[in-house]
Amino acid sequence: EWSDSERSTIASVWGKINVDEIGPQALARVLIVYPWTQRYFGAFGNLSSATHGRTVLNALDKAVKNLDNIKGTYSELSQLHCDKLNVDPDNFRLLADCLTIVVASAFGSALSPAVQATWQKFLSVVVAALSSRYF
Ligand code: HNI
Repeated sequence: EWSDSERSTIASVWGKINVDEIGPQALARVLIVYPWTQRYFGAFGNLSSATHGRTVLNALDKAVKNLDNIKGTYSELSQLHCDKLNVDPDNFRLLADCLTIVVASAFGSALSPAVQATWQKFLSVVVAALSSRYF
């Protein structure tokens, strides 16, 4: 499924991401641009969303390390977001897009069109895996 060059591109982008900065920034952007997502983060929205931004990015590490089984890797996490957290799965794509925007701003020209295409392909597989237990 993944070519060698895609594998090395994903690993290299991931290696340059500062989880503590990019995670909270990406989630903050989702909450501002799509305010209905604030409902998932309750009264302490800002606090718990910054934490969740970090949690999400830390969870991405598992996908990077299991490129050949992202769906299996996120099976339980998908079920949790569906059954317990009741997160509408459309929000996964919104977060993935905001993450790409934040990564693009942080990386500048280091995110070439080819690198960005591979990164977005990776995120679309993540989004599909997180949505997989909803049906
Ligand atoms: Ni998400 C909890 C991973 C997108 C709302 N989420 C988690 C946990 C992980 C996680 C890991 C902690 C699970 C546990 O406690 O066992 N979430 C991810 C990933 C993505 C994602 C990898 C997308 C790439 N989550 C989203 C989105 C929303 C969301 C888009 C809502 C808009 N998640 C939550 C909420 C919780 C949560 C709410 C529980 C509170 C918290 O912050 O842990």
